[in-house]
Amino acid sequence: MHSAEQFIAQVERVSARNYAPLPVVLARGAGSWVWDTEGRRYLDCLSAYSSLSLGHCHPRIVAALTEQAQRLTLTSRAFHNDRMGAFLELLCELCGLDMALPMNTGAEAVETAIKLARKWGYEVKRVPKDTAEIVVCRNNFHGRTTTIVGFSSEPAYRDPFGPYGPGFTLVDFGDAAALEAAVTPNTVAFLVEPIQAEAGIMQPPDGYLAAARTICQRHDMLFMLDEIQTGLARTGRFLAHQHEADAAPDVLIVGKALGGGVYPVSAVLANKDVLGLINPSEHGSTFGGNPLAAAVGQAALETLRDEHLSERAAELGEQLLAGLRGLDCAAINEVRGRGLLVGIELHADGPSARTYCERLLALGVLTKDTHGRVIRLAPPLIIQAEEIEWLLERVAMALAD
Ligand code: IF1
Repeated sequence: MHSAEQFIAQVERVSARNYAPLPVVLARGAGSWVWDTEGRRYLDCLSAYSSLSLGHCHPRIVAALTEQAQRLTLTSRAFHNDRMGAFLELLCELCGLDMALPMNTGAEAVETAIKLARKWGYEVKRVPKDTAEIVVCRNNFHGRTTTIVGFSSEPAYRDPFGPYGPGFTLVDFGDAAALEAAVTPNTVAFLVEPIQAEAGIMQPPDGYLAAARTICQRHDMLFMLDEIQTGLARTGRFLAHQHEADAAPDVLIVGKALGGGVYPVSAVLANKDVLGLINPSEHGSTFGGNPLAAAVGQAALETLRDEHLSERAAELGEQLLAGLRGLDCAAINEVRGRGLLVGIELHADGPSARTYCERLLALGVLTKDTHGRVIRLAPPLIIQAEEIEWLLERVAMALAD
C-alpha cells in the first residue's frame, strides 16, 4: 500500500508533465463522490470536464460495460457488429439528425467534422481544390491535435507546435457581424461551441447561434456545433443550441458524457446530404464504433433520457446559480452559467482561482480553475439538491476572506 506522496512521486518520475494536478490521489468513486487513497471523501464538481454527467460508476453503465465486455469488445470496422446500429439510431433520434460517424475522443470527432466540411465544400459547394476555409472563434477549445491547436488563439495550447495548416479564419465569439465579414467565396463552414467552456464559461448574446445559422444558410456553408462539453443535458437542454429557436446545426459533434464516464466515445452527426458524402476508405478509426463503446454509449443515452437529466440540470443549475449569486463574497466578480455548467469569475486583483481550488480541495470539493480567474463548477447531473446546498456552504467558506 503506497501513500499519496509515493503515488505522486512515482507519476512525477515516469509520466510526462503535461498536467499540474491538484495534490490528491483518487482511488474510488460512486455517484457524485470520490475517495482518495486515505479514505477522504470529495464532491466531484469537475466531473472530468462534463464527462461524468451520470456520476461515477453508474450501475446501469457498469452493467452495460461488464456485460458487453464478456461477450464481444472489438471487431474493427472491417466487419459489422451487433451493437453499433442500435446505438447510432438512438443517438440520431435524440439529436434530430439522419446519420452519425462514430469516433473515440472529442478531438478526433472535430477532425472528422473538418474533413467532412472540406469534402462537402469541394463536392457540393464546388470550392476550388485545396482552398476551403473554415471560420472559427477566438478563445475556442476544440482539442489538442496539430490541426486543431493550429487554429487556437491560446499561446499555451498552440505555440511551439507549428508549422500550422492553412484554411482557418478567427473571428470574435458572439459577434455575428464579424462572422459574416469573414466569409469569402471559399468558406465552407463555421465551427463554434454554444458556450465557450474552457475560455471561462462564456455565453454568447441571445440569438447569436440562430444568427450564425442564418449567415451559414445565406452563404451556403455548414453550421457546425462542437457540443462535446455542452451537449447531452449538461446545460439544461439535451443540446445547448436548443436554448435558442432555429439554431440547429448542419454538423453536430458530441463526446465526453457519451461514454457514460467509463469509456471514450464521440461522434459526428449530420443529415444524409452531408454525411452521406463519405465513402469507404476516406475516413475511419480502429476503435470507433466498437461494440463495447456502442453498448456504453447506448446505455449512457438511455440513462440521460430515462432519468430526465436535462430537466434535472436545468432545475439544479437554477439552484446552484441562485445560491452562488446570493453569496456575499467580495472575491466574486461575476457568476455565470447555464444548467450545471457554471463559472465563478474572481476579481483580477485577488488570489488566483487555483488558490481557491486548493482551498476547496481541503474542504472536500474537487474542481478546476480555467484561465486563472474562473472557478468552474460542473458536478454530475445526478447530484442531489442537498449536495448542492452542501457545496454552496463549502464555496462560501473557501471564498470568505
Ligand atoms: C484537456 C479544457 C475543458 C472540449 C471541446 C473538444 C474537446 C474538448 C468543447 C476535445 C476537451 C477537455 C480536454 C482536457 C481538458 C478539457 C477542457 F479545459 F481543456 F478546455 F473541458 F474545458 N471540444 N476538453 O471541451 O475533446 O479530445 O479531449 O476528448 O485537454 O486537458 P478530447
